[in-house]
Amino acid sequence: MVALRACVTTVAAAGLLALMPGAALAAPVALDDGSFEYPTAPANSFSALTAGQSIGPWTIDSGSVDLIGSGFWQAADGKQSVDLNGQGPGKVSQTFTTTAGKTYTVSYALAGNPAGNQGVKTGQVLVDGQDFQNFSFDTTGKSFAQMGYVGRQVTFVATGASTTLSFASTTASSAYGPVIDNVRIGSCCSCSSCSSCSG
Ligand SMILES: [Ca+2]
Repeated sequence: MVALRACVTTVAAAGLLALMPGAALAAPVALDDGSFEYPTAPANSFSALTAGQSIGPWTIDSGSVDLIGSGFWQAADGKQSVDLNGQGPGKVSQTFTTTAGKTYTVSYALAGNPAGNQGVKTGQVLVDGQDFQNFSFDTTGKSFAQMGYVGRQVTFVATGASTTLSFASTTASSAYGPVIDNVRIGSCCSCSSCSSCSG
């Protein structure tokens, strides 16, 4: 339980820092809105977004993505999720505060757009632009009501005071890409207890 106690201490310290007047808050203390719930996309529809646009704290770096609204298809968490293919493959990124040398575990929910071209959807998790994980999801037999989300995780060691986390589709020439939701980051826990300390 040593790791858990250290984790709680870290969270308490971060909370204290946030309350200090004048504390520099150049970047979020932790990953913000990993569930893609803000802004609200049209219910039973989606927002088509292209490079340069944003989803709350996330930036679309390249290509295009769809922010899927409530009721369009099943979300893994909350009501909204992201199809990493809009008209074609896209990439979303968020930069957040880290401590150099500290190990972070990213967990996320993965599925795929089952509407057309059912089959294997592929993508990458990038940390500061480097490919840290290739992922794939087979949408065969899946539906809007049964997306079949699976949990994935990837671990990295921060190299600086901020880190950029990206999710990119590598599913070419398709409007039906990999779907992500419920991105969480734990800074010191094993993933089984991430929910106790991640933002
Ligand atoms: Ca969500």
